[in-house]
Amino acid sequence: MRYLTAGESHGPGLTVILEGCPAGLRLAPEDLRWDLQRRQRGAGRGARQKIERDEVRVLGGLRGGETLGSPLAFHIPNLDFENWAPFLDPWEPPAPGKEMTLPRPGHADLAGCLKYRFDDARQVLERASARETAARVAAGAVARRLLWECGITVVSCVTALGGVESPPPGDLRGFALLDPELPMADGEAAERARRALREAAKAGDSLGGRARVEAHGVPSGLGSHVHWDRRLDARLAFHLMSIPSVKAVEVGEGVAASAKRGSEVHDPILPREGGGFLRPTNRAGGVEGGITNGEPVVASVYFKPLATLMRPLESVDLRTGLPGKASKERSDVTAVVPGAVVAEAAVALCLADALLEKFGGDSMSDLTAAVAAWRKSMPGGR
Ligand code: EPS
Repeated sequence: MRYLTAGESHGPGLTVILEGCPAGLRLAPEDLRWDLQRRQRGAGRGARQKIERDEVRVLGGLRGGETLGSPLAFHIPNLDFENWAPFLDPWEPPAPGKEMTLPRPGHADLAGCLKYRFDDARQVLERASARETAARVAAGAVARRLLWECGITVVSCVTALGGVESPPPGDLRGFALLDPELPMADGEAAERARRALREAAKAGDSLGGRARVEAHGVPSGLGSHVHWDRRLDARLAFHLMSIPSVKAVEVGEGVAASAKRGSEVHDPILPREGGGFLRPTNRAGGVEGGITNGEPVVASVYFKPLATLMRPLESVDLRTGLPGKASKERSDVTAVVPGAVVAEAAVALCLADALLEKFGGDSMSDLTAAVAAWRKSMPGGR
């Protein structure tokens, strides 16, 4: 299962094509709407989200709420385009007034202008904007439904924001208990994080943080050790690292495990009552040797503080070469809360692809039958 997205932040809209989804997957508008609305909400979100509705127009691949097996094509109109039409017209030269010649440190502005030989960073930022993640979340919502039909659920929470830590709840599947506006399991930490957000906003600054994604019910056997690009942890890292603002990814205990001894890290293997294997801990995050072992797949993503600062850093004008303060664009204070939703989509798309790679299935009935037969064949029927 693969997907392509297109569209710029202030252009007519975002388009996503998802190819490889089996026929017979039932989809309803709320399946897409739920994730897209979650992505728009969240502490630290900026003014843009008050303009957008992020509704999906289906352009292909679906009939009567059921996939046809052909590519799914979605379009998400940018309501803000009506304010930007003169500057983002596909045919007419852009009206003056929205050039960005003082690149923002940390964004794609300077590197993108060097690469594509632009002297206006707007040519870069329109596509580099995290706005594109709306398209990825729409595709991820389909992957989530496919996984759900195979007994797999994907959930997330925020485990750090602006340096305030909040350990995940015991079982993240109760995530609905968390406040969707700031899904941190520790209420006191959430209050401190909200205070940190207010202080950062007042100071014209931005915050980063960390989100944790868990996929429960993942069958063993996804991914493989036989070749570098089949290792599932490598593929998870690729999908997650490609989210704007993500600067680090870990699977399982990841970074913390690197400072411990093996005897404190590796998950013992015990006999399970009724057959199969019991893993008293899951520090590996459900992946060993690049292959899922039947435990929950756990990944964490680290978001840098957003690059757009209302009290900007030093920059250099691309046209005059003169020093100056970096340009300012409307922005959020942090990307972590919507980022957690985007990370769920990335994990869902990665796992759906690995699931189809192993079990195939032109139709959902073939896929679910193959997954059920596999689970039944595993020791302990898991
Ligand atoms: C975003 C849309 C963008 C930004 C933000 C996320 O819209 P606009 O640029 O019109 O405000 O608000 O993107 C960034 C902060 C960034 O640095 O790319 C969205 O829809 O998620």
